Amino acid sequence: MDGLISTINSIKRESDMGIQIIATRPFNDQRPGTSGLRKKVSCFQQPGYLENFVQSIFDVIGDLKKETIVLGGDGRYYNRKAIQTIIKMAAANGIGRTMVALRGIISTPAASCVIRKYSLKGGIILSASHNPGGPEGDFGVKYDIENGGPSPEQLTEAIYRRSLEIDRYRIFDGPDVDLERVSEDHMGDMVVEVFDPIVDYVGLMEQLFDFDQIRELLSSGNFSMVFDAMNASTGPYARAIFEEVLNAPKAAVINAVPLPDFGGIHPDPNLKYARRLLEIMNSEDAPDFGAASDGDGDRNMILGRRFFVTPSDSLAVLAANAHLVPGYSKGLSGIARSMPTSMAPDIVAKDLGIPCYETPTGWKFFGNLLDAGRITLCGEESFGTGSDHLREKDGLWAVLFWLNIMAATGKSVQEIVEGHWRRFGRNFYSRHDYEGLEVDAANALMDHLRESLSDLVGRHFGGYEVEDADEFCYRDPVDGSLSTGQGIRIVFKKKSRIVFRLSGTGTVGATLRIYFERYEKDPLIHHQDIQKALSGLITAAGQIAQIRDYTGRDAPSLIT
Ligand code: VG1
Ligand code: CO
Repeated sequence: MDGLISTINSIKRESDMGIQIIATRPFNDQRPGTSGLRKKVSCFQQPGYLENFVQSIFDVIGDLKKETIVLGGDGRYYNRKAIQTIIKMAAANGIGRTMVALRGIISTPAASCVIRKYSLKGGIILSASHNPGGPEGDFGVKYDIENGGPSPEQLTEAIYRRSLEIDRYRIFDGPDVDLERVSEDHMGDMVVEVFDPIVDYVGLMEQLFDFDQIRELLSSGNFSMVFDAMNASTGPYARAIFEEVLNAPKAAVINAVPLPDFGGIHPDPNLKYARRLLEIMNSEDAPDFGAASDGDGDRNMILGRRFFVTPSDSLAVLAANAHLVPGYSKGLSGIARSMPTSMAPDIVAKDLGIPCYETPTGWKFFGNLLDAGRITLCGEESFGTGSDHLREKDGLWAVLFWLNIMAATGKSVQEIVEGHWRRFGRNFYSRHDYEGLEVDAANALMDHLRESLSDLVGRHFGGYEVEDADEFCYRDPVDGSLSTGQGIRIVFKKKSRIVFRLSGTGTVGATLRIYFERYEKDPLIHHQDIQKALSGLITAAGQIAQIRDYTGRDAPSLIT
C-alpha cells in the first residue's frame, strides 16, 4: 500500500513538473537491422511507434542524468516531427543536455564527430540512409554509443528485447523547439542546445588532409570537380568545404539543398541512382573528378572522367596511398573490410606488412578494432570507407582523401586505379541485388544453399571448381563476442569467390545480395568489361542457388 501511494505521489510530482507517463503496448517488429530500425514512414507514424523505440533506447542505456546526447537526422520526411518528440522524451527521461542539430539536419559522420569531440554519452540519428524518402518512403532511427559508433549487436538486441515488453513512455508536455536558429534553452531540467554541426566536422577534416595542397589543385584552373549531394544531408557540408574553404568553383556542388523527399532522387550513390552525376561524368567535357554521397552522408562514390572506381578498390587505393596524406603519414596499424568486400585491400595490407581483418557486414563491427587501435582504415563494398578519425563511415572524408592523393601525385583517377592494378593485380568485382523478393522465397533459397554447402566442394560450375564453402561467422578479436549467420561464402580455385546474403536494411520484402569477385594478375586482362569478366561466376551462382527456381527472376534488379 505504501509503495503504491509513493508511486502515485511520484507520478503526481512528475506531472506537476510537466512530465507525462503514457501507457503503451509493444510492437513486435522493432528489431534493428544492419544499421538501426528502418521502416516505412507510415509505420513510424503509428501512435507510439517512434516513442516505444526511443523509450526502449533510454531504458537500456542506463543512467542518463547529467549526460549529453546529440540528436539530428538526414533531413528526410518526418525528421522534424520525430526530433520534437524525441527532445520532449529526452527531457522527461532526465537527460542533462540534448544537442540538437540546426534545422534538425546532421550527417551520420558529423554526429560521430560531435559525440567524440565533446565526449557525449551518445546520439540518436534519424536516418534511413540510402533508402528513398518522402511520405511514401522510409524512415529510421539508430543509436550511436559514446565512441561515436553504431550500437554493437548486444545493445541493439537489448533494445529490441526491451521494446517487446514496454508498457509506458515518458514525454515532457512542452512547446516545440525552434530548430531554425542556434540557441540554448531549458525544457524542464534539461538544457536544449541547438547547434551547427558543420564547423566541428570541417575542423576535423582540416586536421587530416592537406587543405593547402587541395586548394591549390581546385583553384588552379586545370582541374574540375563535381560533388552530388543528392539533395540530402551533405549539401551544406560540401558547400562549406569545397566552395568556401577549398575555393572550388561555385558549381562544384550539385543537388546541394537537403529536401524531405530528396527531390525525388533515391539517395544511393551508385551507378543506377546517381543519374545526374553519371551523365556529367560520362559526357564529352566531363570534369576530372566526380563524387556523390548518400542520404546521411556516410557513403561515397568516386568517379574519374568516364571512369568508375569500385568501392572495394577505393579502400585498397586509399590504403596504398595513405602515406601521402598528413593524417595518415605515420602509417597504418591495420585495415579491415566487411566479408563480402573484395580482397583487394588484403593484398595492400600484405604489402604493407599490416593485418587485414574480415568482419561481418555493417559498420558496428569495426568499432572494437578501431577503439583497440588495431586498424586505421576500414571499408565495405557498399560505397563505405572510413578511418579511426570517427566510428562511422564518412563520405566526404573519402572524397577529400581522393582529392589529397590526386593533389599529391598529379595523377588522374584512372591513372591512379590502373597503376594500382598493375602493381597489385585487379579484383574484378560486382554485386547483384534481387530486390523486393517474397521473404519466404528468399529464406528458402538461403536454407537450400546452407544445406548444400557440404556437397559443393570439388564440383564445377561455370568453369570454376569449388574449393571451400561455408557460412561466415565472426569472433570479435577484442571482446570475444560471436556473430553467426553472416553470409554464405563459396570460394573457387583461381582466387574467385561468390557470397550470398540477405539485406538487413530494406523495408519491403527481402533483398538477396550476391557478391562476385575474381582476381586477375595479368594487366592484359585488366581492361575487360566487369560483367564479362565475371560471367562464369554469375552462371555458377545461378546454378548453385537455383535463383530462377526460388525467386522466379531471370536477372537482378540492381547491379553495382
Ligand atoms: C547495407 C550495406 C552495408 C552497410 C549498410 C548500412 O546493408 O550492404 O554494407 O553497412 O547497408 O549502410 P544490407 O544489410 O542492406 O546489405 V548505410 O549508408 O544504410 O548506414
Ligand atoms: Co548511409
